[in-house]
Amino acid sequence: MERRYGGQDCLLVIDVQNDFMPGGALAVPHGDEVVPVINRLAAHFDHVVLTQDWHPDDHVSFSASHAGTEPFQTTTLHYGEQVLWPSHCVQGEPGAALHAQLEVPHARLLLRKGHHRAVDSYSAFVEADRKTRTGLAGYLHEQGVRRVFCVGLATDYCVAWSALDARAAGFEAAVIEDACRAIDLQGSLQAAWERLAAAGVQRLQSADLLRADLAPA
Ligand code: VGL
Ligand code: ZN
Repeated sequence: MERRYGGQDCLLVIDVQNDFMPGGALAVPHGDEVVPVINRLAAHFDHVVLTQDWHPDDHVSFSASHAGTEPFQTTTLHYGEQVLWPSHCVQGEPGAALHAQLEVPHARLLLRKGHHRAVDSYSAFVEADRKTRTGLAGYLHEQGVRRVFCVGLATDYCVAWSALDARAAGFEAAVIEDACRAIDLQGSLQAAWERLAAAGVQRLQSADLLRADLAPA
């Protein structure tokens, strides 16, 4: 029997963009494997929101913006620790485009994040300064959403931070593990799962979502 997730539920599809795919500027291993899983899930949700990592070309999170640094090293910025990434998801570039096979025509909102030059934003809700809000919590609350199901890339960065901030904003939250793939820098994936569990974020598989007991009454 087909399950439908209605008005109180939102599927939050995070950063399914070319630069995070194999061969991309910040490739997530097996990142492309999430696309068919997300397409299948999205067909069961009335309310789908997409995010797009969307940086200016001189963004503070890029190693290229800091002389003498290498990608994947950590530095301290005015708001705290920041991993320096290869330049990725530059506004308007092909690498920033959503994966061509992502098929969610009924998505209602496309939220762009990381557009402030001096602040990164892994989370779809609050930027890395932990102060600047994107407006997504207000939007979802106003729409009557109560549960946020997070999928996409990368499990241990943008997906995890978004799920944690969804909880902090008062939503029930879940990460759908097989609809995500991780970067996994120095134990970051294990650390993310521990933080998610401690915050009360559910860890689910896509098959779980098609079971009756998770569907809305
Ligand atoms: C991401 C690193 C830098 C992500 C975005 O989507 O997880 N990771 N920018
Ligand atoms: Zn980024």
